[in-house]
Amino acid sequence: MNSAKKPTRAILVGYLDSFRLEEAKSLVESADYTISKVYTQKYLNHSQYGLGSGKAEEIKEFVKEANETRKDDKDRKAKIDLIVVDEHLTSKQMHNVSKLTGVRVIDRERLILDIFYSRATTTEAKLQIQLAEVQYEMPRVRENAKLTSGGERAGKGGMGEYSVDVKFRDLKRRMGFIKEKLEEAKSKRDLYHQQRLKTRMPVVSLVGYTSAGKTTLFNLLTAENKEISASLFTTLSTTTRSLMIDQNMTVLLTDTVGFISRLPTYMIDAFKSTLEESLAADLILLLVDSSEELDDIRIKYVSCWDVLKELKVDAAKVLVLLTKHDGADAQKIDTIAGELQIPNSLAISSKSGYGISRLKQTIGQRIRTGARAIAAEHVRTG
Ligand SMILES: Nc1nc2c(ncn2[C@@H]2O[C@H](COP(=O)(O)OP(=O)(O)OP(=O)(O)O)[C@@H](O)[C@H]2O)c(=O)[nH]1
Ligand SMILES: [Mg+2]
Repeated sequence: MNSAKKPTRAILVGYLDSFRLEEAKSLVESADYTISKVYTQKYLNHSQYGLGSGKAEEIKEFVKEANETRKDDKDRKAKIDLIVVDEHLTSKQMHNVSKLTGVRVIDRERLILDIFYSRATTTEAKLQIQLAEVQYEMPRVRENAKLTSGGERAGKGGMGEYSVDVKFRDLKRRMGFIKEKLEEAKSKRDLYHQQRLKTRMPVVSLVGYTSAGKTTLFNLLTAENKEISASLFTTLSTTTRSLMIDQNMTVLLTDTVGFISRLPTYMIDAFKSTLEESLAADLILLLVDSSEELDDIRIKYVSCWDVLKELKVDAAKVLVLLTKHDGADAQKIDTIAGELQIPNSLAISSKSGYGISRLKQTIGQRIRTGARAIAAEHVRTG
């Protein structure tokens, strides 16, 4: 990505809507890009540039001023390297903005892929991102060819119909290869899963919006030291550790990748195998950051359920944890539970330890009740 030491300076073009804008800023910062300037738009679906043409011209002037008129080295540090548009753009729109401004342009999906790339540590996470990337590229191959062929030499330019087919086939082959590798990784995991089942240890998983505090809770409960940060998508792979609930019960606790709103289906698909494993748990703890504004909490909560529903999770297995209680008063916790119509939530804080022993008790109760329900079902059906 950015091999030079100089930070990548980016212009962010986001929505006027404050939730979307703040999230887009966090995403840009999580990719380690420095935001030089922010432009907002009510809509980002204009056909030529995504953003409106007036705004595009404004950005062009800003970039020109920043990149061309300052020649000395010191000022060159202010050079704009990138424009990030917080929406899905077509290749044509990206090409148009880039041609107009002379700067590389990426959209929201590419930005999320960039963050994933810079964070992925395990082979499986890397494969999942490669799969998402191939799926991102595929629909763009033909479009890209059309866009560049105008300026390229015909025939040898590699952009004719023939080479588009070659590139397409290449991506398809790559996708097959990545899927195969992912299957291998999955079957290895399945094996672990079978072994776990043999031990009959119940599995409890932590899910929630990115930065909700999953890993912080995981670390607290299992005395682990996994990376936590205010950046988005700190965790990309799954970790499982045992957790003693009481003298009669030990469970396996799983921490995994977080969710985000407006995530295209192919990206959820790419992480499906990891998520599915977590979601096959006996109990799913859905973390909600209660220290945020109510409107933001609502948007994130709804997005989490969108993903959970997409992955066909049984709602009865979900227990909502209103976390970061240290940053919210009791009244706020009641308001959140009421507004979001969450019947049995628990308020906790991984920072202060509030509600943690009650959480453990509740996990124990829920697992035991679940096991009894399954046993009763067996009696009825069998
Ligand atoms: N005040 C407060 N901050 C918390 C609490 N739990 C987590 N945090 C902070 O929230 C931020 C995100 O925490 P993480 O544990 O990395 O969140 P995550 O859900 O694992 O995030 P991803 O891995 O990015 O999906 C960090 O800055 C934590 O210090 C809490 O109970 N109280
Ligand atoms: Mg995490």
